Amino acid sequence: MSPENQKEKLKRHFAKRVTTQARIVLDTWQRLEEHGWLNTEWILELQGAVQKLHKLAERFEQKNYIATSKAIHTALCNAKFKNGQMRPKDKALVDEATELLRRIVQRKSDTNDRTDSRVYIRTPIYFASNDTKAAERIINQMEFFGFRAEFYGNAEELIHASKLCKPEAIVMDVHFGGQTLSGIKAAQDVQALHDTPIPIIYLSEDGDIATRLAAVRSGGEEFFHQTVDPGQLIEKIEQYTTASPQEPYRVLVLDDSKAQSKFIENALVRSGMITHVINDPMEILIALDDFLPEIIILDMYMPGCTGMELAKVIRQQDRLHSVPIIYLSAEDDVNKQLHAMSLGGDDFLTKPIDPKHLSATIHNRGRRARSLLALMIRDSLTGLYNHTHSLYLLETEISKAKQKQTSLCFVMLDIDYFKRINDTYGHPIGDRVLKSLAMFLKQRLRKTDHIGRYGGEEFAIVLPSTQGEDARNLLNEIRDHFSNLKQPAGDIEFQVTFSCGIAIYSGESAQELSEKADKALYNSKHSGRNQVTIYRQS
Ligand code: GH3
Ligand code: MG
Repeated sequence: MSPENQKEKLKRHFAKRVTTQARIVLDTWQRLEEHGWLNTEWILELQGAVQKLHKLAERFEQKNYIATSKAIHTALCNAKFKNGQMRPKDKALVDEATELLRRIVQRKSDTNDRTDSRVYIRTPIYFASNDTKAAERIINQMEFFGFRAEFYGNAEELIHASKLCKPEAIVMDVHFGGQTLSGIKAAQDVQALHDTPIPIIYLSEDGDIATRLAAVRSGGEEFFHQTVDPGQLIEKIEQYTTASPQEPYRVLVLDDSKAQSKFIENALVRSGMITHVINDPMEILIALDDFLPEIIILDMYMPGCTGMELAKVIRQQDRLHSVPIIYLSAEDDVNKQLHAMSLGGDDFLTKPIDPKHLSATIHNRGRRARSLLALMIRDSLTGLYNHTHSLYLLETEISKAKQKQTSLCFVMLDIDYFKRINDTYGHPIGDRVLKSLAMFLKQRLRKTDHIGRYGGEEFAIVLPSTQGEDARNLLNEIRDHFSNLKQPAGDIEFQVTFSCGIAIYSGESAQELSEKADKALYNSKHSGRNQVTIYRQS
């Protein structure tokens, strides 16, 4: 490559880093928008992200980004708050500057790579290690899976960064900083900055009980002893990051008192949940369908009907069987409470309620409900939706597409020569490949797309609001990236490809659509594998 080309390539590479940071700013802003700008920690996080964007933009001489990040920074610094809310005129300035940033990012992704804008940006993972080279190798691998990892070489910088932007997880050398167990001390300092703990994954050359105990005591969730297999490490990170508050609980609140429901809503929103409030019990069915709550809070006594009657109505619908119902009432007669619980409720909170208690109860119920639901609808190896649930989601999306007149694609994907992988490297390595593809898909698709494991080494993807050509480009990009991924098997590495079939929805049933995708997949296999085919009527 000529020096000129080399320079061009480097420039493009760096431009991408600035754009990625700009997306992080937009994500953080969006999260605040959704929660009403009440969380000061997130506002600090936004400020940190904007400062970082400014620094990167200056370093890589991206004039548009320099000016815009400065505008957002100034607007944020000058903003004044009244009763916990940003003054409307200050908020308007922040929004205006952010909108400008969105337009720049949009323009860049239009000119670079359309599919790039679909990559789901997550909060960062911090990598604190004494071994820069090994860390970089793993960070590179993590980027393949859509994780944004940042390297830190000393405790001071790590703590400073954690203050500005709380990471989703930290991978930490037990002896980070060079002293015996100094990583554990750094982890404790970071944890002290935040109310909720950050999952820590320790790496250590020593596996003795004293080190392991010290790690567990400081909130260490995982412990990697000696050599670190990047695949295993990424799998663990994935586990901790999907269970994080990244996905806020969706809580439906029904209380006929506007003041009471507002109070509950504020308490829940402040602890990072998404709420939908109704004051009229007769609206419950519509709210259940539209909002799809994970938890329901019901007032016990309302005009027209009681919470217990409503709980029975809710429980009569199969799909709502496992959604926790929590009653809220001034009733402190334990017998009456028990009777209410026997009619389909899961918990009872007595008014006046302490916001902390409310939030803790909802968090506990939500976590448990999610893990129970996961057992029912997810495949245990990959964590993707199982066959039955994938078909259910396809049906749901078909009816939405029909109703809203939007486009929809259904994708079937099958690993090439998978039997050979099992035969050559063994079944456990085959399983690891399945998991890595599952993670890869999860990271690269939008949150609104549905990914399922259809059977052995076959996957299904539902892409709502997506045109055929866009689906093809997207899957081709994923196919290309995945085929370059190095799959470790002991001391050697190998590469894996997959074939894909896409069916574009045109009014048929879920069954017919999946048959079409299957035919297209068959064509891909027969035309030499490692390719994507769109179904066409022959
Ligand atoms: P093609 O390119 O035509 O798709 O060939 P293939 O070898 O991928 O397809 P084939 O249907 O011949 O073999 C699929 C293999 O996948 C056979 C089965 O043992 C293996 N398999 C199915 N489920 C699992 C699993 O959960 N784990 C592992 N390791 N292997 C599995
Ligand atoms: Mg196969």
